[in-house]
Amino acid sequence: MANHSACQNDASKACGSGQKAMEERLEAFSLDNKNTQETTTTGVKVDNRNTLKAGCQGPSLMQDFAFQDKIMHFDHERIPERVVHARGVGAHGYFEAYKDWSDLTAADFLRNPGKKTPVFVRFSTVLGSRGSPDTVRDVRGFATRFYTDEGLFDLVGNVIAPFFVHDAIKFPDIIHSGKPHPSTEVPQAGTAHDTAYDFFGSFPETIHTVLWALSGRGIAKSLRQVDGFGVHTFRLINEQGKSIFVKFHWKPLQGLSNLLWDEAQKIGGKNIDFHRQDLYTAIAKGDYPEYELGVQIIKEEDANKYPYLLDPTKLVPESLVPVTPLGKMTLNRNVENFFAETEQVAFCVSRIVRGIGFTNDSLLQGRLFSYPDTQINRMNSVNNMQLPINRPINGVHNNQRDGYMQTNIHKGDVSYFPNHLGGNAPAIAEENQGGYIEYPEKIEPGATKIREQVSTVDDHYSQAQLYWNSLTVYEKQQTVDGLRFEVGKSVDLGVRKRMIDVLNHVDNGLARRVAAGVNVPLPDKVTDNSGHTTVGLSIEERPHPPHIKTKTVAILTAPGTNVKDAKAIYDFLKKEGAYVEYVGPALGDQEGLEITQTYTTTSSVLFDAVYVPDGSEAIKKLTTKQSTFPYGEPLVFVMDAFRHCKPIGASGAGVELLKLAKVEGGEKDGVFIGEQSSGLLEGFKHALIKQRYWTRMALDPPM
Ligand code: HDE
Repeated sequence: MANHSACQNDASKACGSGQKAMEERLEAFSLDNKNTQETTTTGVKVDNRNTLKAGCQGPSLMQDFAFQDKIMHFDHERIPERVVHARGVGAHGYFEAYKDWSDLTAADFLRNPGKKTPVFVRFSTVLGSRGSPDTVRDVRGFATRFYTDEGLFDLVGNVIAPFFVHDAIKFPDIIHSGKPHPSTEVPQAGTAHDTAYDFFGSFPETIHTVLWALSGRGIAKSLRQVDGFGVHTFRLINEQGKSIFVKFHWKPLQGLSNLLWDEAQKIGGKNIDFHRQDLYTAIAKGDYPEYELGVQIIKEEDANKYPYLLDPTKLVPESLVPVTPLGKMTLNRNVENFFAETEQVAFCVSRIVRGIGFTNDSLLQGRLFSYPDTQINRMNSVNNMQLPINRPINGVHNNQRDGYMQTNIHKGDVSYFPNHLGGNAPAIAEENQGGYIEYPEKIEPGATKIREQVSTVDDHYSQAQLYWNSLTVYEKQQTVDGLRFEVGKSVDLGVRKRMIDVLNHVDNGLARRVAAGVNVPLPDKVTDNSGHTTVGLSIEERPHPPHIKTKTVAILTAPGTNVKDAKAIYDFLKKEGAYVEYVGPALGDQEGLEITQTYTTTSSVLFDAVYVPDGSEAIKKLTTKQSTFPYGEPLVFVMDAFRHCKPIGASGAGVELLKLAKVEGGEKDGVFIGEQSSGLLEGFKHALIKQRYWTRMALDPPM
């Protein structure tokens, strides 16, 4: 039986702190059926293989408590999915500060280098429902909970730096426009439809974020390779009460990457759990993803240099304010139970710890209300914070009582303050006694209550230009292709025209390129592009780590493959930390090679690179149309890898397959050809580090 008592109320007393304590606490709630007998929820042992009936074929009896117990629980197994961010994946880990940041903040988890603060992270897509594919084009959530010794800090961010709208009151509008049409519930999990572009085209403050989502940022390749952003400006407050403004950033130490749209769509069909599996696999194999937490620091006295500081549709360019790394998060443990942990975790922007504070960003202010509110809808109780995944690690003491599913048994008759009967416990925590520090921010003198937006929001286009200008030519092409797809899915000509008009205010070239693909007249120039650029926005320009750990490689084989040649490349890549698989016509042993994927179970979109070893008999089988490969699957495998700019290699007779798949180019184009695989090892490794050979991508002719 699980021991629920140890950490129920005062976890700090019972369990200490740190990741081990967090694990022990969750473990205390875990249940294992090993070596037990079936019971009802009341603990009565039962045989519930058959319902209780009056005779074998007779009517079922109302008194069958075992049946009722089982079915009733089943009937209630689902809770409402999140209204946004329903699809997600979670992992546990820890955070460690690089040094003592007491000069910036009073937050304990940032002041103790070497101290491991447990974290739980949930990545999510926004629009799709719980069972939607991972690789849809969407903004992705990057929500992190720090279980600090001073309470929970939830940094509920996104993988995209700005947000579509600046005022929380517009959130239902933008989400309704992006969700499936209410009439048909079509399309699922994406913005490629009329209502979304009707909203974007009618509300141009969205355009900056739309461009991020339509670039590679909207189709992450791996959740281990995404940036995270707090989006809003927050405050840090130190023990002396001094405050600075900060923007939070997560930067993955695995580098950045994105899918191509064609690839993303194909993966959506081949493996809808692509991102989940990628994260689970890396953690299970001990290749722990790491993300650096950093802040852009803006001194209070410098705030007026950035008039858009509290406008979340804008970012603070890193060329003006670089990111200061504060510490590192490592994700090192998969969840034990998806529902109990990933589904029931209740992130709230309002969960904040001393040393961190909010600002007057009206999007942030609105979120402070929305999250606790929606959690009560999902979990049906204000006591959702008593769930194991939601409990703070340092214990909870207050006079809150009762409510649905109360699991604490509070002692005594005193549930008010002040009280003499209970010795005035729990005592008030003043700011200088570890209490939360309220920053005494000055209010604008003479301010009046008003429903109006601040003027910086009116500038919809300069940061959209900054983003567009900071992309490489290949990233621009991907964005144009994305827009042609999405705007092209809008049936209404007016919607398409308004969207082209918005794009034209960003950049005439961009608008004309998209217009040409969606049957809208090419617009004349209405505005000059400032030409400004900044750093840190391009995915392509972000350096890659100098190793190939976790890179996935398919080795294409058939009976007759030169085993020595295949093993040489397989063993080398595996030793370097890549995840390598032999693909063959059938699973299992094939002349000494262990085939783990077939040409039916997998496809090149699920790999980072493809290699075809020597073996003329095998190549004949792979390239001849026959009952095993009626649609030329091995050739399509290689053609797709070529189209998606991935490294391709072949040795000996394997080169013939590349020729038939019309793979052209040499090493500078990511195509590695030789007599034996052993001569290509280092080159292929470096190609995998580089990831993509964008020069293979077809660019628009000048227009
Ligand atoms: Fe959220 N958002 N949001 N959001 N959001 C939710 O809370 C909301 C916004 C983000 O993995 C909901 O528990 C409003 C920005 C993430 O569990 C809900 C506004 C950012 C997650 C909600 C925003 C986010 C959510 C739905 C406009 C990036 C998933 C379920 C003011 C900084 C957390 C839930 C998880 C989830 C409301 C805008 C990120 C309805 C009203 C900006 C990562 O409360």
